[in-house]
Amino acid sequence: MSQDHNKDQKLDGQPDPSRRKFLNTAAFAGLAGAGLSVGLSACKQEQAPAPAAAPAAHPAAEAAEVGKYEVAPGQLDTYYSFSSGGHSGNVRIYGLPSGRELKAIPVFNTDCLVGWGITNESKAILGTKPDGSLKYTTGDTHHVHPSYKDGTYDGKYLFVNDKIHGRIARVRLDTMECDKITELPNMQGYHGTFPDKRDPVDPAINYTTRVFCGAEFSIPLPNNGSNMDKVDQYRSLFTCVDSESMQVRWQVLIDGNCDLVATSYDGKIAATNQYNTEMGVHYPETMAAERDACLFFNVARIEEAVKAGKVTYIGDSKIPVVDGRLASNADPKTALTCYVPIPKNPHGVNISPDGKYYACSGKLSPTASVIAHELVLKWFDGDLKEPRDAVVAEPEIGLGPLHTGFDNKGNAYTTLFLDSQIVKWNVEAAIKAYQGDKNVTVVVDRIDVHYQPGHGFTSMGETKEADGKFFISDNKFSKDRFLPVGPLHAETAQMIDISGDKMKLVADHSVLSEPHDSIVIRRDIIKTRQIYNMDEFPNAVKDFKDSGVFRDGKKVTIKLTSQAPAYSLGEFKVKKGDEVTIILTNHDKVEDLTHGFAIPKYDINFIVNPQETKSVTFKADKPGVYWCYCTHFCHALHLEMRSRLMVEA
Ligand code: RUQ
Ligand code: CUA
Ligand code: CA
Repeated sequence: MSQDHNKDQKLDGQPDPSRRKFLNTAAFAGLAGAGLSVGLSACKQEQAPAPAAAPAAHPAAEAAEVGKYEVAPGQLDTYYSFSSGGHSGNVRIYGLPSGRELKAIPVFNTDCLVGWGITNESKAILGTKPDGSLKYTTGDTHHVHPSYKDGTYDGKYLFVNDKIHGRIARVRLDTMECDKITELPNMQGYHGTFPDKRDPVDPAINYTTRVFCGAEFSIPLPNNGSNMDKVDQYRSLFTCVDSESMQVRWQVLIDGNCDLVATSYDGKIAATNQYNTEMGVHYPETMAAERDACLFFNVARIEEAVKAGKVTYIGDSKIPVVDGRLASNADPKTALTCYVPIPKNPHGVNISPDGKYYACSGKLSPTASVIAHELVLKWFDGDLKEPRDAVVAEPEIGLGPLHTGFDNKGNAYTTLFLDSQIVKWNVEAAIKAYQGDKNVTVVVDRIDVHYQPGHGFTSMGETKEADGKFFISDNKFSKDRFLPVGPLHAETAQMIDISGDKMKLVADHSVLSEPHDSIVIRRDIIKTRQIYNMDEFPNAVKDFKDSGVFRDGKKVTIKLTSQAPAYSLGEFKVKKGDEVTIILTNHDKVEDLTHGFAIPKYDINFIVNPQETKSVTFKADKPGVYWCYCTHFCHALHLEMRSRLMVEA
C-alpha cells in the first residue's frame, strides 16, 4: 500500500474517492496472488444505495454533530467498552462516547505496572512450572463477553479467550481484575467464546453458568507425536466450562472446525461458524467447498449424554468427550449437533436481540446467512427436513462480510472487510426477499470506514436491551487517520451513530494494537469497588506492629505495611542465598491511594491498592544495598517513600 501518507489525500483534507477502489483492488490482489478463485464476482450489490459522497473526513456540516458526542471535562461517559487486546494478551477498558482510555487489565500477559506475573498471587492464577517461573508469558485475546442474567449483562464477570495456549480467563467486573485462568485440554486455536444466557432445562437458572469455547485448529487426538501424519484423523473440540468453578465440564468431538461462538437466549443452543468443513491442513484446501457450515449444539442433549456416560476420554484428560461428528448425528431426534450448510468460509455468528435469528457472514461469499433459531430447534425435533431449511434469508450485502451487530429496530450492521464499509440491512426484509418478494429494500444504508473493518458491534447489541445508539467499527488498518508513529500504526475504533435512518460517522478513536472484539455496556450495569477489604487476603499484615523479618532456615519472610508516605520498615537485612518473600499490605483507605514496590536489580515491581495485600518471592543472590522504592505517585513525599534491602554476602 501507499508509502506516502499524503499521496492519497487532497489538499483540502478530503481523501480521494478513488482510494476505496484502490483498497479493494489491493485486497483482491492479495487473494488472487494466492491463486484462489473465490467466487466474489457473484456480488451484484444491486440493492445497495451509492456510498455517501464524502464519508472519510468530517465534512463541515457534520462538525456540529461531532461536538454532540464530546464528553466535557468532569462529565462521565455513558458506556463502558471492554475490548480484547489481541496478542498483547490483555483486556482494555474505554469510555464511550468519548473514547477515553481507562484501564488495561493484564490477563495472559505480564505487566510491570501492577506486577501481573511478578506477584505470587498473579503467578498462582497464571500458572507456573515446577521451578516457579511462569508456564506461559504470551497470550492472544480475541473475544470478551460478560456474564448474563435474564438476557442482559449482570455486571459480574467478563470471560476472554487465549488463542495461543487454549486458556480461558475470567475478569471480575467489580475490581476489573483477572481472578481465574483455566487451560483447556486437547485443543489448539481457542478462538470463539461465549457464555450461555440461561439453563436449557431449569427455568430458575436464568443466568450464566457455562461458557462455551471453540477450537479453531484440528489436531491429532491425543497430540503426542505418535499420529501426526494421519491428517484425516485430526479433529477439533468444542468445550464447555463452568462459569463459577472455571472447571471444564465436557467437550464435543466435531467434524470441521470452530470459529466464532454464539448462544441462544433460551439457553438451548450454542452455535459456531465453521470455515474449514473441508478439514484441510493447507490453506487452499480450506477454500475448496462452496459451502461450509454453521454448527449448532443441543446443550441439554449433550449434558444428558454426558450423564448417561456416552463419553470417551482423550489422552490423560479426565474430561468427558461426546461424539458430535456428522455421521454419528444423522438422526435429528437424537442428534447432539446440527450442521447447517452456508457459504463460504463464513466468519462470525451473532444472534439478534429478539433471540430469533443467527446471522452468519460469508467472508468469501458476499452474503449473510440468516438462520432461524426456531427452525434449528424444529430440526432437532425431527420436524424439519434438511438442516439447510433453517436458513430463512441470504442477502447479498457486500464484499468480505465478517461480523454483525444489531439495533433495536430489526436492523443488522455488518462489517465488510474488503469493501471497507459497514452495511445496514433489515432482517425481516431479507427474509421477505428470500421468499421472493421483489418490492422490499434489504440493504438500507452503507458507510465507509477507515479501513478494513474486522469486528463491529452495537451498544448493548448482544443483549435483549440493544439500544440502537452506536455501532463501533474496529478497523484493522488506520493508515492516514492519525499522526504516523512509525511502521506500526495505531488501530481505529470508529464510532457511528445509528440512531437515525442514515449512519453517521461521529468519531475516530485511536486504539493501541490490536483489538479484536469489544462489547459496549451501559455504565449503570457496572458496580465497581473503590477499595479492597483487608480481610479478603489471608496473608494480610494487619497491624504495623506485625511488621518484621521472620526467618525459617533459609526462608525469610518480610512483613511490611504501607501508609503514605512510608513503609513500616525503613530497612531489612537478609543473607545471600536466602529465599525471600515480601508481603506488603497497604493500610491506606483513601480511594485511589495506591503504592508501588520496586526492587532494583531483582526485577521486582508491583503495586498495592488501598487495603490490598500482595507478595513476591525471590532468591537473594546479589549482595549489597538495594533501595526499594514506591513507584506509584502517592504523596508529596512519594520520592522519599523508600526502604533499604541489605543482602549480606
Ligand atoms: S475474529 S475480525 Cu478473532 Cu473475532 Cu473476526
Ligand atoms: Cu507510596 Cu508513592
Ligand atoms: Ca471452507
